[in-house]
Amino acid sequence: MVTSPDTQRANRIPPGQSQTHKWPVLDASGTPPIDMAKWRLDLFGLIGKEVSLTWEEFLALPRTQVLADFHCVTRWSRLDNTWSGVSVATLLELAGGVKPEAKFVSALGYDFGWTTNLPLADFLAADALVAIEHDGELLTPEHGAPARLIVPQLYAWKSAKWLGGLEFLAEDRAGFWERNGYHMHGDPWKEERFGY
Ligand SMILES: Nc1nc2c(c(=O)[nH]1)N[C@H]1C(S)=C(S)[C@@H](COP(=O)(O)O)O[C@H]1N2
Ligand SMILES: [Mo]
Repeated sequence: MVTSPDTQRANRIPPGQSQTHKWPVLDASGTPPIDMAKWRLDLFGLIGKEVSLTWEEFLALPRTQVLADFHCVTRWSRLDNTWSGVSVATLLELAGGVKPEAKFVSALGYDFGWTTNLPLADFLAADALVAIEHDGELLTPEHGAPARLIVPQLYAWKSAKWLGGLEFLAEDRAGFWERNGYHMHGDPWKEERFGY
C-alpha cells in the first residue's frame, strides 16, 4: 500500500475546505455510456511508444493500492480513501517512458471530450494511479467506472473520471475547467483554485 504524503500531516484539511464523510458526485455533463468491448486506455504524445490497452489488457496489469485524501475545489474533503488500480509508473513502463520534452499531461474522459491538464511532475507522484476500486468496491459509473485517474495531491477535478486517454505534452494545454478559470496546477494546500 502506498500512503499519500498528505495523510501524514497534523492537520489533514487544507485551507478553505471542510471534511465530508459522504462522497459527492461532481461532473460537467453526467455519466457517459461506455461500451466495454470498445473501451481503450490510450497513452500517446511524447512517450517512447504509443499504447492502446483493451479492458482485458488493463486488468492483467499489476495492481497497486493507495491510501489518500480527496479534496474538491467546491470545498469538501474526503479523507482516507483506499484506491486500487494500476500505478502511472506501470503504465509508463509499457509506453517506454516519457520523452525528455514531455512536461505536461492531458487526461481525456469518455464524457464527450472532457479533459484536464496537469504537470508531468504531479502526474508522476508515487500515489498517482488509474483506479478501478474505491474502499474495496468497484467504482460506480457516476464516480468514473470503469477506470479513473487519481492524483491525490491536486484538487479532485484533475482526477479524470471515465479515463480514456493520457496525452504527454511539451506545453501545458488547458482542459475543460482550466479554460473556464480553474487553476492550471491546483494544489489544495496553496488554494490554487482559480487562475494560474
Ligand atoms: N471525465 C471527467 N472527470 C471528472 C469530471 C468531469 O466532469 N469529467 N469532474 C471532475 C470534478 S470537478 C471533480 S470534483 C471530481 C469529482 O469526482 P467524484 O464525482 O467521484 O466525487 O471528478 C473530476 N473528474
Ligand atoms: Mo470539482
